[in-house]
Amino acid sequence: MSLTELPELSTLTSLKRLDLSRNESLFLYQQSIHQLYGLRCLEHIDLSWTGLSSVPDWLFRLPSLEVLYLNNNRLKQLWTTKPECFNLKILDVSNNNLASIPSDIRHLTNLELLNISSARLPRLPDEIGELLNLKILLVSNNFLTSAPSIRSLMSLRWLDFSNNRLNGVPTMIGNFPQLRWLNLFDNRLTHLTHDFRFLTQLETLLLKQNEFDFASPNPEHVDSFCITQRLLDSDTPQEIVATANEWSTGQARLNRFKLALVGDGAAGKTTLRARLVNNELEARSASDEQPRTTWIQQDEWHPVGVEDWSFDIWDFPGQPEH
Ligand SMILES: Nc1nc2c(ncn2[C@@H]2O[C@H](COP(=O)(O)OP(=O)(O)OP(=O)(O)O)[C@@H](O)[C@H]2O)c(=O)[nH]1
Ligand SMILES: [Mg+2]
Repeated sequence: MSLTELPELSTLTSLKRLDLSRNESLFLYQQSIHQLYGLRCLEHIDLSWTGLSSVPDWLFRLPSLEVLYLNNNRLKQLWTTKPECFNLKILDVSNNNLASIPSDIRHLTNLELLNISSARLPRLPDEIGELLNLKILLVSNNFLTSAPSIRSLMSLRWLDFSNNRLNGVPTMIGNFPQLRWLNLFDNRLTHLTHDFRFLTQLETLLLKQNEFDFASPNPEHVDSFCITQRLLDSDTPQEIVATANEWSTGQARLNRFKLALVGDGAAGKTTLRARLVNNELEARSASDEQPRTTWIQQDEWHPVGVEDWSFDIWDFPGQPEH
């Protein structure tokens, strides 16, 4: 069936469930859905795929409304005054042209599922973090460079940040011990955080298409670590959680070290570096003109016979004037 105009519904004042989805031309020309105004008992409304480009505010004040699907339309904004559908549990506004998500979304405190995927949004309001009953938060396919502050959402079970531009994992990710499904696919992550160790219930963890630096798996950030290519390919969240645990307790097997050569001038630091890196063993007499080190010289040393190990050598100047 493909409706092009609304049937007469205004007499159905006790109607609880209304599904007008997939009538793609329904609101293309006639945007007004004012006829539905009298249906005060609606609990479940599906207006997805109907060509809708605006929603009247009264819809967000229906006292019994629990489920509202507005996805795959042409909406540019949601409500203009404070939403008061306090019983709303499911809100899907994905695949629209929304300019932003209003911060007063925080009033919808009973929301359990919020889908804001594919909205081309560069940021989300931190007030999403006040929706303490959220179990499912889907914000994939946006332009997010950072996650909103969601650290208080202890009930989260599904979290989808895939296809965004996140530079770091959401802060305090370890606060979601119930999390079963975490999708961070296709972002700009360079490392993970130790608090992954608390995600013991994870069944699915998607991390591919990020910017992990496997060549130098020891990020500068405290409480961070890089997973290996093998772990990434394994798609086993338990292993990654276990690795996070090893890192946090200092049990992770390190294979990259920093070696700082410090001491008095002419003590032999640069000579030692040359010996290690280039295997130079030439004896020099004290009268040889050996250039003094005037600024930190860095080198990499890969000891023979110890596979995978490498040392970053920092050769410091020892002369007092430097
Ligand atoms: N006899 C002897 N001479 C050494 C030894 N190690 C280094 N030297 C000599 O000591 C001089 C200074 O050595 P460097 O390695 O340049 O000293 P450095 O600690 O790097 O000095 P700065 O760069 O000025 O801080 C050079 O002429 C070396 O050849 C050693 O084990 N025995
Ligand atoms: Mg030197």
